[in-house]
Amino acid sequence: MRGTFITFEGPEGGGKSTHVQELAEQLRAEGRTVLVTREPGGTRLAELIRGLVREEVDDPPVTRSEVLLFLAARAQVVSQVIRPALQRGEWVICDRFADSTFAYQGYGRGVDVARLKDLNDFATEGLKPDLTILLDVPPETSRARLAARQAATATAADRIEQAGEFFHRRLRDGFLELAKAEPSRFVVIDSSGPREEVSAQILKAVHDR
Ligand code: T5A
Repeated sequence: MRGTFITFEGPEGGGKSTHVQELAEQLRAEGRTVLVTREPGGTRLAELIRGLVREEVDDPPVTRSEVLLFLAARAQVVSQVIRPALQRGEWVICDRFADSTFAYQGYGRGVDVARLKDLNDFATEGLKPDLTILLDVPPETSRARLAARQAATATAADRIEQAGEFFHRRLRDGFLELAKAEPSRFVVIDSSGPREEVSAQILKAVHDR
């Protein structure tokens, strides 16, 4: 594959969506062709799954179903959007990818991470990011940002955002552990600072790699 695949990961409110857009604009300004997508989502079916997994309902998916729903969404976006763009030689930036499954369903919900990696390989046919930017924020910052956004947009927390503090601490530790295990793929950036500073660090990390 000729393109470059970059993923953004981290706890909620870390600024992934904000910085995905900023990096895409910066790379486009350098003359590169950039495709931005997100997970779960990016195709019609995957966006439907996104609605299902985030919805607050009386009968939420059991953990195994939750895993399979995220993987089904991933299989769709990989085969219909990400691989074709990489084959065309484009840059692909994805807001969350497989590491979210390992952190949320693995470290967060307690599913065996090695098993999740096998299942993920099936869904992605082994596709791995060239670079993963982990935007790390402490749970307090994450909560404060989400609360401010919810107040500003009159929206409520989704089903996964409502999981307790212990869950969010475990998944943040999980992300950091994943990064430590693969230092050549991950760059960890403290995202609690001012937006412009975080953005500059991300662009530098991309250029350095
Ligand atoms: N999930 C996903 C799984 O459980 N398993 C999986 O396999 C996958 C793929 C997805 C949910 O699904 C779960 C994880 C999630 O719970 P989502 O909406 O994509 O749902 O959730 P998030 O990715 O967490 O999206 P958020 O919008 O909540 O967080 P972001 O994208 O990290 O943050 P962003 O950019 O929207 O910023 C949040 C707020 O902070 C401000 C922004 O303006 C915004 O208001 N902000 C800053 N404020 C101050 N300083 C900065 N440096 C700032 N950067 C951003």
